[in-house]
Amino acid sequence: MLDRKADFPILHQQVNGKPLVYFDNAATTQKPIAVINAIREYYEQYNSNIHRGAHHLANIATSRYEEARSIVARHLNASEREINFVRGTTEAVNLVAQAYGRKFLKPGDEIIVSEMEHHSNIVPWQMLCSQTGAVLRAIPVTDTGELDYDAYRNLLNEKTKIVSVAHTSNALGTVHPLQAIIRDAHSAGAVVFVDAAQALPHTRVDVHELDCDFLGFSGHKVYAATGIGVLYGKEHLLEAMDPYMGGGEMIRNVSFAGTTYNDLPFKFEAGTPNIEGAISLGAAIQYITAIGIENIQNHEQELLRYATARISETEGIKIYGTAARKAPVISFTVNDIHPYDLGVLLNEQGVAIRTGHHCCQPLMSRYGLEGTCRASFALYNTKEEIDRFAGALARAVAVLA
Ligand code: 7TS
Repeated sequence: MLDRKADFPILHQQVNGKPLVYFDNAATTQKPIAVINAIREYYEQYNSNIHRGAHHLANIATSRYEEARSIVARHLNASEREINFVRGTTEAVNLVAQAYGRKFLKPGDEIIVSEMEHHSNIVPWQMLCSQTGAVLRAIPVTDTGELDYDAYRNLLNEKTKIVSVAHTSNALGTVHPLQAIIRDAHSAGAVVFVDAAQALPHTRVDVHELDCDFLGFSGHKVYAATGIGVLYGKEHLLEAMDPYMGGGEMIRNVSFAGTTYNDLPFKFEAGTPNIEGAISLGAAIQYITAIGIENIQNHEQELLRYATARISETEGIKIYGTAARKAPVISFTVNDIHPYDLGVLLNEQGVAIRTGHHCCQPLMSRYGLEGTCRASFALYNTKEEIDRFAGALARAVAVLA
């Protein structure tokens, strides 16, 4: 088992008189000292705007920002020109919907998502549909929390232009059979966007192996700062797209007779970017690479097995999402106790979980639920914390039953 809690200063505190147990990692992860120091060094040693200054600090900031892009590119097995820094997964989806979808979709074209998507992988496509006259279709979800693959195959047809699915569900933890999804989408002539927000913290993601056309993720879910994320796109697709936002940095030449745009990846990075965020993301990826993503995965899978077994002892518990391939996420309800009430009583005992619809209202409707309790684990969590969580859960249930 990994033992990395010492790297995360925030975890060493008491909440309501009890040691903090942080199991809300699918919402956001805590930051290791290596990442905090990278941000601190940026402001203490070389804060400057990038790409435009001829001076010492600007040169260091530019090279550290571009170094972060290289680190991300290597991590995803992409080229640097294919890595666009954005605010997060949400912006990555919106960018593709607007800069690709608005240019290439016509009335009657179809976009496929799944019933299990986060709202950020549904709403931008609905907006695109109302702008273009395209139609949104949703892959249904089975009782075990998997995609109904036959239904997906039946949805695919010559009108399908975009398929956009998560690598891993934030609400249930299900890991989808992406290679097959992508292969079948390509056979139908569609491009595929992969929402990898819940994948990057837990597993290796190789865009070449997947052969996805676009992929987005958020830095803050993978131990980096908030407000930074990545859109990967195949170079020929990014080249064919129009810019998403206009402004500084994304231009080659501006005149009132006409403006020409900068090369990739700057074409999609209008304005001063989140420089320290990108640098923090580089540091975060170096941090997880040094530990080894396979070691992280083994540790988290052991936590998932242990936690599933421990909380299954709770009378009246129902776990949603029982697929064989799962990220370390457990969504559950206990009898008809309101998830929020359980969340409050767990918080009183120092345990942080998430309650509610997890920005997946269509999925909740599918199960006839308003929400669930969700415990999600990260590389720094321990079995001892799971024991405390299981004890706290039993006490909360005893009070509310
Ligand atoms: N896609 C998935 C699969 C997510 O889990 C999230 C955030 C997003 C997209 C949006 O990411 P953002 O960084 O742009 O906001 N998921 C959650 C969650 O499960 N609880 O809080 C945020």
